[in-house]
This record gives sequence, C-alpha cells and structure tokens, in this order.
Amino acid sequence: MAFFSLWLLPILTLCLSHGVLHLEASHHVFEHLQTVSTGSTNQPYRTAYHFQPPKNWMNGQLGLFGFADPNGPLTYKGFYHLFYQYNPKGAVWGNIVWAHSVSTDLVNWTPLDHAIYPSQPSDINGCWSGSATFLPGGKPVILYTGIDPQNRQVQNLAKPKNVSDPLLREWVKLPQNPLMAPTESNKINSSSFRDPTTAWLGHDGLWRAIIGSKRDRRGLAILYRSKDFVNWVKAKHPLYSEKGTGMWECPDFFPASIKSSSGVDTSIDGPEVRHVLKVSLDDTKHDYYVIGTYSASKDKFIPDKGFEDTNSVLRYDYGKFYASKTFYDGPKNRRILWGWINESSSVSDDITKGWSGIQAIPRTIVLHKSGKQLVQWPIVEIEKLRTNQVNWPSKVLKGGSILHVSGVSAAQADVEVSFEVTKFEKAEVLDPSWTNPQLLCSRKEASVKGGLGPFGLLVFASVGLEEYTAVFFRIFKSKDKYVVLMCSDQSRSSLNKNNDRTTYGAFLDVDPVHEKLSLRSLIDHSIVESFGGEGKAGISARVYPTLAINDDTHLYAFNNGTSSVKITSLRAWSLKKAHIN
Ligand code: DQQ
Repeated sequence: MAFFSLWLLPILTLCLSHGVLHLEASHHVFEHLQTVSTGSTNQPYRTAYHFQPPKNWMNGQLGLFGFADPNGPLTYKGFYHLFYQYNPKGAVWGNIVWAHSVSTDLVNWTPLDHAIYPSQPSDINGCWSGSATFLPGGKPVILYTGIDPQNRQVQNLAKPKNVSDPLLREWVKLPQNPLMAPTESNKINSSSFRDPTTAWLGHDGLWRAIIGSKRDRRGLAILYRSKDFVNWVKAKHPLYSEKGTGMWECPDFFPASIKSSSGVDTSIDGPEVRHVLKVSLDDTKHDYYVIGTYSASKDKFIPDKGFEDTNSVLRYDYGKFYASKTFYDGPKNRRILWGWINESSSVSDDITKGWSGIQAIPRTIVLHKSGKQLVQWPIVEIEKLRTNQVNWPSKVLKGGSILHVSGVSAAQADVEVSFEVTKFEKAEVLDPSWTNPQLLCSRKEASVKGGLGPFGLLVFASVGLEEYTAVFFRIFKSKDKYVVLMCSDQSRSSLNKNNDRTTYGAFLDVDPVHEKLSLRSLIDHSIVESFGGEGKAGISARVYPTLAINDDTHLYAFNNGTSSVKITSLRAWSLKKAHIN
C-alpha cells in the first residue's frame, strides 16, 4: 500500500497542541453525579489485563467507580496487596476509601472488602493516600492521610487486626490518631499536608517519613521522625524543598542500587546506593523524579539536579501516569512501580461507561548503569498472558511504507520491535529552540513526513486508517550528536472529538549510531503503554477509537520518513485476559 495515500486527512500540526481538550487527572467534586447508578453494558474500552476496580453486581448492573491512586502496595506471606483510592458511589472523585485487592502474581487479582474507610474523627471526611511500612519482625503498618471534621489533612496509622491472616483483611486504627497534624506552632498548611511515604529506619534507630506539602509556591517534603512509629516529631528542616513547584502530592523516596539491577529495601543506605525522590506535581499532574544523595547525618536529600525546569526533569512516563508509588518486593528482590492512569474521556462519558481510572502494568524499576536515569520494564509475570506469537525476520522498512502485523488480536497485544538505522544523511537539523519534546511531537505528528522518521507502530488502527494511534521515533541532527525523539500521537486516535487527544513526547538518551532503537507497546482496548530504548522512557496514552475496536483493530509497522530503516526484529503476541476482580 502506498504510504502517501494514507495521510490525506488534513494535517493538524501545531494548532492541535493548543486546541486540545485538557482533561488531566483532577479531583473536582461532582456531587450531583455521585449517586448515579447506571453503567453502560457496551464496554469496548474496558481493559482485559490492566487492573481496574471490581464491578458492583448488586443491582445486576455495572457499578460506578472512582479514581485510584495506588496506595501502600506491599507483599506479605505470598500475596501482593494493592490498595487504591476508590469512590464506592460514583465514577467521579469523592467519598474516598481504601479499596483492597490481592494477587499471587501481580496479574490476576481478587477483590476484598475495603481496608480503610472513614470511621474516626481523624478520617471522617476521607481516607486519602498513604504507604505501608514493615516494622521489625515483618509486621506491616499503614500511614495514611485522613480528613478530619474541620477538613484538615492529618496523618493516621492503621495496623492489621490479625497478622497471621495473609490477606490482611481487617485494619485497626490507632486510638491516638492523628499522629501528625497541622498546628499553630508548626505552621503546616492544613489543606496541603498529605500522602505519607513508606518510612525508613536510620542507623540511630529512628524512623523517618516524609509528607507532601507546600508553603506558598514552594513544594515541601516535610520530614517527621519517630522512635516507636506512634509518636512523631517534625524535623526542623524538610528532607528537600524547591521553590516554584507548588503542592507535592504522593512523594516517594527510595534507594536504588548502583551495582546491580536488584531492588533494595527502603531503609538501605550507604555508598552502594543512590536515592530517588519522586513528587507528583499537583499543578501539572505529572510525576517527576530526581536522583541524588541522602545525607543521613543532616537528614537531607541533595539532588544532582533539582525539579526547577519541568521541561527537562525526568519522568517515569511522559503520557498519563500520576500519583505513583514504588515498593520493595523482598521475595523477588526487585523494586516495583505502580501508577494511576486516568481517563481521557469526558466526565459524562465516564458516567455512561460507569468507571474511571486504571492502574498501569506494574514496572520493575532500576538505576541505569550511567547513573543518570531510572529504567523501567513491565513485570515479567505479564508475559505469561502471551499467546499466538508472531515473529518477523529482519526486513527493510522503506520510506513511505506501512506493513500489517497480522496474526495477533491487535486490541489486546504485546509488541516488541527493534529498528536499526545506518544512513543518517537525511536526519533533520534540530532547532535549538525545540527543547520541549511534547510540543515537538505535536508539531511533527506521524503524518508529517521527515528525513529519518517518523517510524514505529500504528496501534488501534481502523482498516481504512480513519483512526490510529502512532507510537514512533524521529532522529534529528544536533551540533555533535543525533537526538532521538519518541512520540505517542493520539491526534487521530478517535473520531470522537470529545476526548483529550493530546500528543506526548520524550527525548530518549540513546545513541542511534551504535545502538538499536527498541520499542515495546502494551495494547489493551483503551490504553497503549509504550517503552522506548529498553525502558528509558515510558509513554502511556488512553484512547477511545470508534471504529478500531475489538476485532476491528489493526496493528502496523510504518515509516513516514524519506530514508529506509531496518526492522531487525519484531515479535508480537495476543495477550490473554487476566482474572481481575
Ligand atoms: N489523591 C489523594 C490525595 C493525593 C491525590 C486523594 C493524588 O491524598 O494527594 O484521593 O492523586
């Protein structure tokens, strides 16, 4: 098929980046929508192997489910536990409790009763995000934010009622709650004090935890210490703070080994690790992380480079991914990252479909050998869902070509492709003002012909290409090196214009002269989670095609550049449905 004919639709370049509907993560309260009890039974966008809340069959209809920050993930006596922020009454945010599901493999999940719900004055108006910590002897406890009768944000502790229950079904709150609260003397802003981290134990025998906050526009990781996990004292200085960043939600602070790809426990410190601070910026609704050094003697974190320039600060994911949290999986010796991915549809569409929010596939996360960034990869367990493998021999993908990947269920698939580039003459010159990768991707969408690229995958494509989501690379020439741009272009993902179809992008730290360019995409009905450069950048996009649904979805490899590139390998699988709730 000639490639040119496929791009006859009007080219929407820069104007789309300004004309998009921005429907990022939000916590608006839609009180009048919270008791709606219908849900559509036609569900082409419900995912097959991503974690979603359970269905409520009480009325013989789909229930309505709210947003879902992952909270306090942990592994205990052979079970993984996922708690998440949940609205039992609606598909919008509100009435927040900790819902709870368990799994033995991080793929198949069983729902349990809500673990934490308003029951004490210190959480009567909501049980917000928090984290789990293992005390000596292996007993888990949960620190979480409660909303008290004055709507102040305070920190509470809950313990399992029965530690011999591997399912940790019941949680008991401490009568001393709240254990940390805003007061006149500590000057904490009572509406910006939330989301305690997993605590770490210092060599001095004191526990430490940080809580996200802000003072004016300065984001803060407020540090507390405790001897017994019950009495907490605020430290004079935050662990770290930075001006101009606004409220820090869901901070995460953990060590990463510099020598191996194994994970390490949160309390490990010393020359063999670097530390990572991640914050979820309320202002931009993105998760950013910095790598640095933790000075135990000063109880301060010193990043190699701070959060000041959000254009260049590292992100786990350059698409939709928020309020994420890691945990150390001791039995498998790895650190795992969970993140919440919300909808790109309108609130009224969420109400109609009856649910909102999914969890990303858990990712193992390690420090790259360069020490400059983290790399992430979908947990290996997801591969057990693979079936019907398609394997391409190496082939040249000429400029202007598009090749159908047949033999997989393209709405529910896993695809890994590797490209080799040998001729660089046609690479476009990178204008030094092009520093924002997301803007560059929307300016140069898949339909915009380039020298070297765009080349990559068209996913969720309809047979006539009226709809597709393009995940691709472009290679530019800068002064002394080649620069690789990775994009996920949603501009033509759906004929339904009510969806947010923002295009996402990231610069990828790979050298295309000496390295192959790899791309992996996990495709699941309304989500494509893509990983470039063996996990150096992730981009997650939510899309709602109207034609490319279920069996009418197609997958292609494409090259809309003038130079040829070589596919050195392409492997694709249909993915089976997981048992989720
Ligand atoms: N969601 C929770 C807060 C947190 C925010 C409330 C992040 O604790 O700051 O549901 O999405």
